[in-house]
Parts: sequence; C-alpha cells; structure tokens
Amino acid sequence: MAKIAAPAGSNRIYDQQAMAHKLFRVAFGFALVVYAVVLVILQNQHLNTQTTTIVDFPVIVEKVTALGQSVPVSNDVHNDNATASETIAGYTALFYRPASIILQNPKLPEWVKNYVAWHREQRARFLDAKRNNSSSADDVKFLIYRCLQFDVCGGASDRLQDLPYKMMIANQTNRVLLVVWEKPVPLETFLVPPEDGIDWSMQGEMHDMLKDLEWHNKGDEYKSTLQIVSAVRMTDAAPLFRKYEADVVGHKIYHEIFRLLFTPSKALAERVEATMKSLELIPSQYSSVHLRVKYPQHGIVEESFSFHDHKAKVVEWARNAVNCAVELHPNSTIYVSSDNNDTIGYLLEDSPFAQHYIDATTHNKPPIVKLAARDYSKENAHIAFSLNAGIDGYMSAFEDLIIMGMGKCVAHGPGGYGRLGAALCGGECVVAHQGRHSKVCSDALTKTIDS
Ligand SMILES: *[C@@H]1O[C@H](CO)[C@@H](O)[C@H](O)[C@H]1NC(C)=O
Ligand SMILES: *[C@@H]1O[C@H](CO)[C@@H](O)[C@H](O)[C@H]1NC(C)=O
Ligand SMILES: *[C@@H]1O[C@H](CO)[C@@H](O)[C@H](O)[C@H]1NC(C)=O
Ligand SMILES: *[C@@H]1O[C@H](CO)[C@@H](O)[C@H](O)[C@H]1NC(C)=O
Ligand SMILES: *[C@@H]1O[C@H](CO)[C@@H](O)[C@H](O)[C@H]1NC(C)=O
Ligand SMILES: CC(=O)N[C@H]1CO[C@H](CO)[C@@H](O)[C@@H]1O
Repeated sequence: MAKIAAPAGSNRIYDQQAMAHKLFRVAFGFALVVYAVVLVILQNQHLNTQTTTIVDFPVIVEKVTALGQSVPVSNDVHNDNATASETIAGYTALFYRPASIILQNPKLPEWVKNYVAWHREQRARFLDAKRNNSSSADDVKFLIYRCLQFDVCGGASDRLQDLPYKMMIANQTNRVLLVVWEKPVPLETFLVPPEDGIDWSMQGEMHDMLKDLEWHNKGDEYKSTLQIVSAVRMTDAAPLFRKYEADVVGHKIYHEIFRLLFTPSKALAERVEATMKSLELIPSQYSSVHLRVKYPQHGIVEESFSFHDHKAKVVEWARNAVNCAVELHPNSTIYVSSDNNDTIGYLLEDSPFAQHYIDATTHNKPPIVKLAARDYSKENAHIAFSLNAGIDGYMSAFEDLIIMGMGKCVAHGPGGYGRLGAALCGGECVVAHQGRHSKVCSDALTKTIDS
C-alpha cells in the first residue's frame, strides 16, 4: 500500500507505536471481553435484587495471563481472604471496564453517550476523507487540549483534571476532542484511549493529517468559524465540572467520564498490577491516603523542601491523614502515597501506626491500622518541576493516581492531585485531612486500649 511521503523516521516511529499499541489493545481487549461477558451476566442477576450505583459494580476477580487470556477465578465480592494471591490479579482489567459497559450506566447523562458515538464517527469521517485527499470532511471541527513545549501546563493533575469539562465544551461546540502532550513525554506513555471509548490521540495518522492545518492556534471554542481551537489548561475547569455534577446531574460522573477517556498504558498497567498484587490490594476493598506535604504554604518551598526541616508539621499531617482514612473505612488496608518519600518512610517505619502493627501481629490480634506503600526509596518526580526524571520517575505519579482511584475512599491534602485521586475513586467517600475544608480526626489507635 502506498504511503503519503513524509520525513523518514517520524512515520516509522509512529508505525511501531501504533503496532505495539494495537497488539496491546488486542490482548487487553480479549481480557476485557471475557470480563464484560461475565459482568453482564452478573449485573443481570444483580439488578433483580438491588439498583446498581456507579461505584458498586460487582467485583470479579480474574486471572489474566501475559497473553491477555483471562479466566474468571472468583466472583465473591465479600471474600476478604486477601492472602490468597491466586485470586488477586488482573486489577486493571477489573476496574477499567470496557467503555461499552460504562456507557450502560444509567447515571450517565445522554449527551455523554451521544458524544462518544459522535466523536468516533466524526474522527473516522475526517480520516477517511483525508486519506482520499477529499475535502468532504473539512466541516469536522476540533478542540485540541494541549501541553506543547512552551506552554505552561502545570503537573499531571492540573492537566488531567480539566478533561471532563473540556469534553463537555467539545460536545456543546460540536468539536472532536483531541489531547496532545509534548512534554515531558507524550501522554500516551501513561494513559491511552480505551477500546470503544473516546480516541483523543493525535499520534500517528491524525497528527499527519492535521500537520498542514493551523492546529496550534488558540481561540474561542464557541466561535464556529474556527475549524480547530487549541487550548491549554484553565484553573476553573475542574470546579466548574464539580458544580455541574452537583447542580445539574445530581451525582458524581467524573470518574466514569475519565474512564471513557483514559485507561493505563501497558507499561503503567503492569506497574499497577505488580504493586497491587505485592501489597494484596483488592479494588474497592482498600482506601488511600495522599500527603501533599511540599505544597507551598506554611513557609514551605516546594523545591527546597526537606522532611527533616518540617518534621513536626508533617508528622501531625501524616497522623491526621491516617486517622481520617481509618474513620472513613475502618479495618481496611490504607494505601499511602506522598509527594515526599520520607513522609511515607515515617508512616511505615517510625510512626505509632507502624509500632501498633508490629505489636498487633506479634500478639496475633487484628491490627486497627494497616498501612501499605510501594517502594519509597525514591521520590516521585513532578511532571512540571522534575525536568530530567525519566519515564520511570513520572510513571510513579500515575501509578499512585490509578491505585488511589481503584480504592474505596481517599483522604487527601491540598492541591489537585489528591483531589483527582479522590474523584477517580468515585468522589463519594472522600475527606480532606489538610488544607481547605479539612477535618481533624480522632486518633484511631486510642480505640485499641482495651481490645
Ligand atoms: C484463606 O486462604 C487460605 C489459603 O488459600 C485458606 O487456607 C483459608 O481457609 C482461607 N480463609 C478464608 C476465610 O477463606
Ligand atoms: C474514499 O475513496 C473510496 C474509494 O475510492 C470511496 O469508496 C470512499 O467513499 C471515499 N471516501 C470519502 C470520504 O471520500
Ligand atoms: C493524496 O495525495 C498524495 C500527495 O499529493 C498522493 O501521494 C496520494 O496518492 C493521494 N491519495 C489518494 C487516495 O488519491
Ligand atoms: C474492626 O475490627 C474490630 C476488631 O476485629 C472489630 O471489633 C470492629 O467491629 C471492626 N469495625 C468495623 C467497622 O468493621
Ligand atoms: C527518599 O528518596 C531519597 C532519594 O530520592 C533517598 O535518599 C531516601 O533514602 C528516601 N527515603 C526513604 C525513607 O527511603
Ligand atoms: C456533538 C454532540 O454530541 N452534541 C450533543 C451535546 O449535547 C447535547 C445535549 O446536551 C446534544 O443535544 C448534542 O447532540
């Protein structure tokens, strides 16, 4: 098949990426299809007895082999036997349901369902026409949400949290939503469009087709004469979407829209699954704490922060965070993450919770507080501030976000990152342990006194 002439090299990279992407999708897709079938059967049984809510979908534990063949092993939601490692694999496949299943959620507004179908049609129509050198699809309009080399885009959550709102604007203005990150690396390194979800990717063919159009020009989305409007993050997008959820929809839909847009890349999915397996975390059966201790406030300077210099304050925040998570979800494992790895080290090794856990287990008693964290020997890289972290460094921030989103509850501090994690877990079982509207929670360990 003849190819449109393009600078050598660029196409090849895209082709390889596209091929790897495709292979992964096929393998992953197979696992999801099996999962979907089981889910549909279970949901049908389920619907007879109770109404489904967004967060309460049946938990099916699947075993996913390297080739993506999937074997359901257990469908017992209430099996708390977290030590049986056989039953805890395939978390990502489990939580990241196929878009077609998400779209059946009766709580999603009609426009979301229509937009997903419309986006697919318009994208395909545009590409088809361009392949024929035809101008028949020049009426297809785009909203490109971008972080280009010289844009000020903020961190991962600054960039990601806007997207459900951007999708709403794209719907209202009849635009095909696309997302492109030029820095620090393409977003597709971490998150990819789910099969049958919204394909926002501008890599490969779409990039080539838009190349000659003025796709990087900013402008007003509502101005109908502009074929392409390119936009950077805006601070009020996430609050506006929360207001829309509260005032118009009446319940949370953010996490569902997010999952119509994003699923973890193969590399991220593998990291998440390995971590969850090693920590014995089962989706919806654990909760999370996020500590954003370097947030610039109380005389803290992000770049020069040290745990040692702010120990008294950070220890107080960290303990309150755990207490709040225990209050929300008693007796569950609490997954701990932070922008400062020494803070995690403190909680896991030196805090009263650490000592309590050792005491309880040596006396064969169930611990009141059980904390879990992945390797914290290095600090998470910040997408905007850590310029040379390498993909592995950035991957950690996405890993924590995905894991937070798969839990039941989230206790978060100031800043958008923890709030995004909280939104992704469903947004209903959430508390701020520090910062605005935060809560002071009672010491979980005092409850142990005579037990
Ligand atoms: C948990 O799993 C272990 C090992 O498979 C098994 O021996 C034990 O009976 C299980 N306990 C429960 C409560 O299911
Ligand atoms: C592109 O060309 C093919 C074959 O000539 C034709 O079937 C198809 O309708 C064309 N599509 C568009 C969008 O023009
Ligand atoms: C479209 O145009 C390019 C360059 O002008 C040409 O190489 C290609 O064969 C054309 N494709 C079709 C389907 O006409
Ligand atoms: C938590 O576990 C303790 C000890 O096993 C038990 O007494 C308590 O009722 C549990 N609390 C909840 C809310 O499940
Ligand atoms: C945190 O990371 C730094 C390197 O980034 C490392 O030197 C330090 O030991 C880590 N802290 C803990 C508690 O592991
Ligand atoms: C392009 C698109 O799907 N537009 C939809 C946006 O939402 C309204 C309802 O709020 C629909 O009527 C449009 O069709």
